[in-house]
Amino acid sequence: MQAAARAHANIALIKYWGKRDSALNLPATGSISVTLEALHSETRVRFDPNLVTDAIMLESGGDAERVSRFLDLVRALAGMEMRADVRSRNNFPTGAGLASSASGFAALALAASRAAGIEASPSELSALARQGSGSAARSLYGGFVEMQRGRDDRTGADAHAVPLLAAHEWPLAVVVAIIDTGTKSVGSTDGMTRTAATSPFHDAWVAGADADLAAMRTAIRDRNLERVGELTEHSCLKMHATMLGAQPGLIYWQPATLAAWQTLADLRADGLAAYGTIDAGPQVKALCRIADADAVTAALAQVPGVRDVRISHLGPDASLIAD
Ligand code: 2P0
Repeated sequence: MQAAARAHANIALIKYWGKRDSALNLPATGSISVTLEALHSETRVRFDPNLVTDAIMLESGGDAERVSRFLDLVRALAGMEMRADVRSRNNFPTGAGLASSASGFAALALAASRAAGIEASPSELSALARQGSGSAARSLYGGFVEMQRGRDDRTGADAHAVPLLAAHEWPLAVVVAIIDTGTKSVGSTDGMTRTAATSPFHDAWVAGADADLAAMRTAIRDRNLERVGELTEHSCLKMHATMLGAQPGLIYWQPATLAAWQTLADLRADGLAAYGTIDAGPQVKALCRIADADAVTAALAQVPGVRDVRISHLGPDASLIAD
């Protein structure tokens, strides 16, 4: 009745921003991400017949109520009522646009389902993780990963991730410029709801997704970093434009965010291939070749307002660990 798992954060290259169903947490579009070796969550789950409520200890912060609701899904699947003791920690800041809900719910899905004795395929685990957080579905896999939008609105069973390339099949680096680690003022779920309800750009965002996904699949298959980078920056800027059009507008950027973005453009002008992306927070993540990661780090560290810079290689699948 006990298991522990580690899952790595992921950064979307083609972004997810919008749901078509909030009860099953079904995304309005697919998405494509890379999994990061350097950022992970470790989660231990123990179901205990003596507990009357879930005992949830999120050492790096987070929403215990949301974890308890996720455990309800696991209990329903397992046909049991037992409460659980959960302990989880991240090796990076939580709730700051560094994809902590992705690694957190992926690790929780794997550990809780194993502890509950559920036999689940990787696709079933990914679909389960999606119900905790949409981006978590992608963190079950390492390397390059595609989240499928799915067609089954009744069960959501086909809204799960699939691996595109393992990390070793195209080793790249992601350099993360940390600008502010404070928790964001509008969480992703609320931000998506507001954007879909009020942004006049939302429909265009959804309509363009399939073409962006197809182009990105091709660029990844061809190991074409320049094309992957162009598509990554396009999806990021288009997502933020969609958010800016919400009422009230959602601005996750800070001045240093734009300065870091410009620094990447300057590096490219000097012949170094580094491409940025920004999530629901001020941090800038740059995709580049491993051989260029130190130069990208040095350039980003010079940007006023950048507090820390971390290099990550692409990471592995989520896995069970010793508890
Ligand atoms: C992504 N983000 O594709 C996008 C880009 C942030 C910006 O997925 O409501 O925490 O839990 O399904 O997965 C963050 O949203 O949202 C996210 P929920 P989630 O990575």
